[in-house]
Amino acid sequence: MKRALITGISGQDGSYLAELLLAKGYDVHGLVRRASIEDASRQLAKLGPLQEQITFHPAALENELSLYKLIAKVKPDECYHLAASSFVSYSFEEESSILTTNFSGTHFLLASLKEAVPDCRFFFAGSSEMFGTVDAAPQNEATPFNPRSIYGISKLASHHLVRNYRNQYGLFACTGILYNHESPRRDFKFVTRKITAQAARIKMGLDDTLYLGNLDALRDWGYAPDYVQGIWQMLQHDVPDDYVIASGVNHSVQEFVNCAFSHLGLDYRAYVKVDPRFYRPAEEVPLRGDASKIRQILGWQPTKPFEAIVAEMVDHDLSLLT
Ligand code: G4F
Repeated sequence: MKRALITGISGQDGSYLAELLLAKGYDVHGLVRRASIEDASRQLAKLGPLQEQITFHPAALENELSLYKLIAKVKPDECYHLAASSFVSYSFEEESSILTTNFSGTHFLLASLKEAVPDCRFFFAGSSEMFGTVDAAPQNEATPFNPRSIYGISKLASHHLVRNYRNQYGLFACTGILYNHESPRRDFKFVTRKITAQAARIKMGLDDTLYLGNLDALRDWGYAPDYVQGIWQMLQHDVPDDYVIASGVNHSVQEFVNCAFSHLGLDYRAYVKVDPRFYRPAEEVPLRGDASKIRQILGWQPTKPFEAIVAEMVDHDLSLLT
């Protein structure tokens, strides 16, 4: 039986990955903050009844010694590093903590694996934000990186670490360059879930306005369970490598809003207001991924189109209210 350690197991991707690995017969371990174990009914809610089948370990990504001890104790065959401070909008005060959690956390994990379990296969959740301000779309594994946020910088620096540990120390370490991926388990601060949750509230007569930032912003939105499948496939391949995972299609925030409200029989124009607090400038060239490499080499393919993802999220949020 293979043993997997997942950081960020309580999040959207972590919960889908735990589900996938348990279904494949893995012994699944999750690194979580102590507060998550103490407040399990809320903080581990995305895992539902699967919680019973998972071994949780309280540890902080910022603490190298506790990570080393955990790795040496669990001795995983595969380690999926999904945990991160993942909200791109940040304030100056948060820069140090984002860098520490995202970059040092990745470093401590890699260093611990190299010392304690060098044969463990390692996945790192990179981001399209590593490309940042780009000259051309779509982007692929050969596109130059030019991050524009501290989040993107922390992910890119970690990606270089992953490559360094692969090339210098022979670790089976891979980065998935993940574009936006959504589902009913997405956190409410991200625009898609903010839209579907509020659209459901408006439909139920519980609210009448949705405040958003830039409606013209374009994103490449895919389906989280599909991306988790790709993540798993990366660690099953013969050789470690880095892959873009993306839908390859851009939609605007306005298109997402329209799709969500239309699904509920509502005209979004009656409810949506732009609030400068949520505004981020649009990119001149949008982030749109070219996933040809993972499609060709690993046979990965997305299963759910944009409209179906939006519909699933809206239906889920409506069901929470009814
Ligand atoms: O949903 P978002 O906050 O996601 P963002 O910034 O693209 O980041 C997500 O995807 C990245 C790439 O995969 C990940 F690395 C990252 O961890 C995260 O998962 O914003 C999406 C777009 C932006 O262009 C933003 O300007 O929506 C626009 N937007 C417009 N109004 C808004 C809002 N975003 C948020 N969060 N809230 C708004 O009211």
